[in-house]
Amino acid sequence: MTALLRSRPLVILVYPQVEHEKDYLYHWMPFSLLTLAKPLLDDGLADVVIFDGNQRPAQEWPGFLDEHLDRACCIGISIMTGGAQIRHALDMAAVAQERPGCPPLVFGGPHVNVLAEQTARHELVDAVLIGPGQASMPAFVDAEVNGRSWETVPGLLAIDGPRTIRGPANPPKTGNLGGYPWHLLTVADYIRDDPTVAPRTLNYVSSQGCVYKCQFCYELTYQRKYSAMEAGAMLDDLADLADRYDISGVKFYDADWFVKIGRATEFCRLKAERNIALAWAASINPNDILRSRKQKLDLLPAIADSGCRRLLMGIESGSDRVLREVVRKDISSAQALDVASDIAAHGILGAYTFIVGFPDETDDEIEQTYSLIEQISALDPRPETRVHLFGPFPGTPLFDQALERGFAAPTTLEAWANFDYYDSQTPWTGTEMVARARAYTRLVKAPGAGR
Ligand code: B12
Repeated sequence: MTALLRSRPLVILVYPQVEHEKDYLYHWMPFSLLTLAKPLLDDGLADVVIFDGNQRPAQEWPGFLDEHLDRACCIGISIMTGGAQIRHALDMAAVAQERPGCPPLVFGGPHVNVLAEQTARHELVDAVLIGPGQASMPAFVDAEVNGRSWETVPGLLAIDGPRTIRGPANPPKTGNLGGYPWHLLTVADYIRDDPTVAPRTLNYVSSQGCVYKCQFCYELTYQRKYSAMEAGAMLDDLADLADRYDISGVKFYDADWFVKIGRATEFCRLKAERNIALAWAASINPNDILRSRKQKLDLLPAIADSGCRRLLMGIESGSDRVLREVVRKDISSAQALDVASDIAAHGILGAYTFIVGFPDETDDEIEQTYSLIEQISALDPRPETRVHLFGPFPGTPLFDQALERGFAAPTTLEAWANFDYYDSQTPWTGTEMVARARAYTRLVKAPGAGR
C-alpha cells in the first residue's frame, strides 16, 4: 500500500500570501485549493500537498520544493486580483522554475477567470485553467500523467510566443463542495478567537456563485452557476470539524450564504434537531431579508435562535441614485436601514460594508452614505461598519466606466502584481476621501474582547 501511494504522482497546490489590510485579524482556510484537492484524491489520481503562503513564510518555499519536487507532476497556483497575491505567486513561481525538472506551473483562481490571456502570456506561467477547478485540475493532471494533449483539458489556455493551446470550454458549473481533505492543512492554525462569533471560530465556504447583479463585483463577470451544499451535508461537515478540532463557531464566507432561504431555515431546524451547538456568522444580501418577508418566512428569529451572531452585508451606498443606477443593488437606502434595524432588533451584530468613490459619484451622494452610516451606527447592538474605496476590478461593468474616466489599469500580469486596491487608485479619490473612509471603518476588533 505504501509503495503504491509512493508511486502516485504528486500535485503541489499553492495559495500565495495575500497582504491583508491592516485591520484584518484573521486567517482563512484556502478553500480554493481544498476544492481542487478533493477530486484528485477521491479519484485516486494523485497525492496532494498544500503550501499556504498566509500561514508559512516565503523562506520555507525552497525547502518545501526540496522535499516534494521530485514526485510533482505540476504546481497549481491560485491568484486573485489585488492584495499583492500575484507578486507573491510570481516570486514563488520564479524560485520553482529555476529548479531542474520543474513540472508545469498552472495558474487558476479569480484573477485568471477575468484576465486569462494576459496571465497566460507571462513567461513564468505554463498554462492557465479558466473557471472552476473541480473538473479542470483533474483533467490537467490526467493529461500530464497519461501523456494526453493539453487540448483535452477544459478551460486550459497556454500561450508560448506565437503558439497557443486551447482546451474546450470549462462550464461555470461548480459543485462537489464539502467533505474536504482537511488533513492537508493544519486546521488548528486557522481557528481563531473571534469576538464577534466564538472563541474557537473557523471559516467555511458552503456555496459558489451569486444571483445578484452588483456592478462592481467579480461574481457578475464570472457568472458561475450558483451551487450550494445542502443543509444536512453542511452540518455533517461542521459536526465533524467540531468533533475533530473542538471548534465553537463557524464563519461562512460564501458570496451570499442566504441565496436559498429554504436552505438557511432548514440549516437552523436540523442544527437544533442534531443539537449542534455552534455559534455562526454569514454573509447576506439585504434582498434576502426582503424576500424572506415576502415569503412569510421568519428568517431572522430562526437564525437568531440558531446561534447566528453576525451578518455581513454589503449596503454599498446611502444614495438612492447610486444604489439604483450605479450599483444596481435593487434596494433603497430606507430599506437598507429598515433591514439593519431588524437585524439589530434580533440581537444579531450587523457588519455593513460601503463603497465611496464610484465613477461620477457626487460629494452630496458620498455625504448620504456617511449619514446612513451614522444612522446605522446608532442601532443596538452597534453594528460594525467598513468603508471601502471603489476599486475597479477587471471584467466588471464599473471597470470599463472607470477606464473612461481616466483610471489607468495595469496591462500586464507583472503590473497587476504591484497593484494595490487598498490605496487610492482612481484619479478622483484623494487622501481626504481615503482618511474619512478609514475613520468610518469601525470594527469589533480585539480577539477575546467580546462575548
Ligand atoms: C476568503 C477571501 C479572502 C481572504 C483570502 C484568504 C483565503 N485563504 O482565501 C482575504 C480576507 C485575505 C481576502 C482579501 C481580499 N479579497 Co477576497 N475573498 C475571499 C472569499 C470571501 C472566499 C474565497 C474562497 O474561499 N472561495 C471559495 C472557493 C472554493 O472559490 P474560489 O476561491 O473562487 O476557487 C475556485 C475557482 O476560482 C478556481 N480556482 C481557484 N484557485 C485555483 C487554482 C488553480 C490552479 C485552478 C486550476 C483553479 C482555481 O477553482 C476553485 C473551485 O471552483 C472570496 C469570495 C468568494 N466567496 O469566493 C473573495 C474574493 C476572492 N476576494 C476578492 C478580493 C477583491 C479581495 C481583496 C483584493 C479586496 C480588497 N478590499 O482589497 C482583498 C485582498 C487584499 C487586501 N488589501 O486586503 C475578490 C476577487 C476578485 C478578483 N478579480 O480577483 C473575491 C472573488 C470577492 C468578490 N466577489 O469580489 N479575500
